[in-house]
Amino acid sequence: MFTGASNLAEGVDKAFLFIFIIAFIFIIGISAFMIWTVIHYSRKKGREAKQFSGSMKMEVLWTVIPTILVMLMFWIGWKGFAPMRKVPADAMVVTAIGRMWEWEFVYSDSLRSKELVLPINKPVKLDLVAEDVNHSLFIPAFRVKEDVIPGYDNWLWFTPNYIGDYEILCTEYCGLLHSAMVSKTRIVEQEEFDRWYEELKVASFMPEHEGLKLLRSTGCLACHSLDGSKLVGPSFAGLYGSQREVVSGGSAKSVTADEAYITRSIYDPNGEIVEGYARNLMQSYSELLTEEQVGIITEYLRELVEGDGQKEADL
Ligand SMILES: [Cu+2]
Repeated sequence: MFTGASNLAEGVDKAFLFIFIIAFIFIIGISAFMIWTVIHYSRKKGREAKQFSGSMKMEVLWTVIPTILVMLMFWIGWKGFAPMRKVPADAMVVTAIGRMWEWEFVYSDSLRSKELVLPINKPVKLDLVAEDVNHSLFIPAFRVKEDVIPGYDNWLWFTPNYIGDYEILCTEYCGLLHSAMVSKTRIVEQEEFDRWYEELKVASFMPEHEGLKLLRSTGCLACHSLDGSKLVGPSFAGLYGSQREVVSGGSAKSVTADEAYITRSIYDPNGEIVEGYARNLMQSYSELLTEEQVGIITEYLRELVEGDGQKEADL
């Protein structure tokens, strides 16, 4: 009967079902009574209308019964809610980062993953961090949902208790690609989790350009591809040194994508818009990336175009 995949699901489903059944009984009962009165008390020949005023019995009934029902709803809801705010001491802690428009999960040892892989039957606490605007993390199968707000330490916890893949959604409208802010949680046996974690560790020690790391951690790659495919923003492939047709202050012009152009595009992204792309989708990253970091990113974008052969030789 209860199909949720976490320890918290049953409490939520019970409250939902209880409220649903009461609402269902009432809508049927009230509708039937309405129809009955319309027919039974309709105007008929030779029947006088009667006036009523006050009925202590009715007043008490329709005050006491709803009060009892609402208190029952509260009690059942509370029993489902209270365990959600009591984290077991042995819970594994994972930081869930929400940013436009992706989820990222940071495990201990600062290991990062785009999907949330967890061992079955182990409590996990998700610390919720927003890097830009308000988001909300929702895992329907586990019946957990909490807002992810910049500057506010929110969290949630659960114990997954069924093997399987489940959707993770954002349920706070956060801009153009809000509906694409979808990830996955994979619940696996402990041994498989350990294996996956080792692989994550190995992958994270692979040498990677600092610029690429910055592009990843700042979320740039959610909107700009590295392989030439068109996303919300222009691709980074073949960018450095190319001629860009841009619209600036209402007029079109051609600029070379050099270091100055890349810096302008990061700090003042709406100053020049590449033709065919929309304005005001990107915010300035002047608070998030220092000039030195922009330099490292530029260096990476240059290597992406010029240094491909060289990089392979280095490896
Ligand atoms: Cu979002």
